[in-house]
Amino acid sequence: MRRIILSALVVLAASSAVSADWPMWGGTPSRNMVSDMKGLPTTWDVKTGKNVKWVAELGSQSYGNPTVAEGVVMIGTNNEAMKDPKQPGDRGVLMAFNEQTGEFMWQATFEKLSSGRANDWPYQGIASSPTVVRGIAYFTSNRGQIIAADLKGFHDGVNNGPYKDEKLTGKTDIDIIWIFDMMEEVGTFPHNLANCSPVIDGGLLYCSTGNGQDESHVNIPSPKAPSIIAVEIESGKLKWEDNSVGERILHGQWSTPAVGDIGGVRQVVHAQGDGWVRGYEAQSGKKLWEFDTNPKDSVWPKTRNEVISTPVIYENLVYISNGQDPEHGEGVGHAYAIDATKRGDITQTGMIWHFDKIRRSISTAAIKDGLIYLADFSGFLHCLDLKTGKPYWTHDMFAAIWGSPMIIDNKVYLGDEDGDISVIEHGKTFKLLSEQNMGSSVYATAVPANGKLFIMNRNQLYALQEGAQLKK
Ligand SMILES: [Ca+2]
Ligand SMILES: [Ca+2]
Repeated sequence: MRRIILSALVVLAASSAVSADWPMWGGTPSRNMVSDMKGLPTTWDVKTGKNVKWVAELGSQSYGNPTVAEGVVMIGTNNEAMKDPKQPGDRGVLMAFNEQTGEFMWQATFEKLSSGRANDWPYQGIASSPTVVRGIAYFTSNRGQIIAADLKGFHDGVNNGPYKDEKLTGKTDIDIIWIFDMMEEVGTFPHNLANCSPVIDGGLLYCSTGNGQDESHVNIPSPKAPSIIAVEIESGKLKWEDNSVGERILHGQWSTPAVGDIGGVRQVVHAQGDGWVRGYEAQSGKKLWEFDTNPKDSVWPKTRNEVISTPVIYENLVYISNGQDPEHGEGVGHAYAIDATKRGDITQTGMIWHFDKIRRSISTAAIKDGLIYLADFSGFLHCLDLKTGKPYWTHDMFAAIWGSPMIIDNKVYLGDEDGDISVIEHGKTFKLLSEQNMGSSVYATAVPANGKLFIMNRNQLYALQEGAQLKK
């Protein structure tokens, strides 16, 4: 019953062309990067302030993506824009801003793990996008914890939730509801950074643990720790876990799960550290299928890839691209459409199409009207036929792409490492509508919410709105 109500709400939100939040990475649990919001700017100028409603200063490196819910914008960054002298030094930071004004509301800061860069890379901050459900934000800290936090923080003067041990309870401090420490509770050893953007469905939160190799890039310190866990959102208690990967982790595990109905079964889909994608019955955790995204003769790290992008669930199929840590540079990649109604090892039986012209990719797909957009780390945006995987066009951005294409109304927005945002007409024929520079590298995805477009570069968050003028 609850699921039916939630689905109805999602339909309502999707049909609301102006006032719709963006309460999680991908907007909905299926993670398709699409919105039918109308009236968002297609041109703006961060130098003159044209169509800029507000701008907020972030830390020096920001790898999260904005989440917008219930009047609050949240974003992961580091502590180089220190807001509180009582919380100094290198930390992972989640900042919350007032959606209308950009006013800083509260922050969560987490000291770096004492084990250092093997688990918690210096200055990378928080790279998880929170998921918001009924006034609570759920995200992953740089310390490998899943945190549930009151969206109002201590702004409301109330210490909410069973967790009451907050040391700082000022107006700009985080109000924690519960903490699930993945390193303590399930023994995970995150490689470089735990980054998962959790997804919530039917009272359960699904999260990738980030379990991986140690700094030797040979040893796996916790081969028995799960790749994915399900936690009850009310209690913060573990519901199920799965470790199908074991000793076969190629590197780390940085993909984030998706949830959707596939062939009448509610599934959670997760890409894991051996380069395989797996589907589970969402409530029980029963493994239903698995798919290898690498050719059998491929060799790590030259031709064999991990999966960092997020799977997208669309009309019973799963769409996914593989790739590698940006530190590894460019290389060959693969993208697939997978029939996730099949069971068992579906690498052959479930393959609808395979696109091997894509390069290594860490971007997530955007799908609309029988077209799929896929971006890669070599700087190409590919537009393919959704049914066949045959390309209609390819656009060269001339810089690495970290974020994902976002379809808003009938435009595709995409940023690159040079800080350029391209706005492209949605369709089988390529047409560039505009291009503008954000002043520094864009690692994130453009996010539509409530008539505004949120775009971050590595150290600033811009709220863009048609007709707005930022005073300079
Ligand atoms: Ca509170
Ligand atoms: Ca609390």
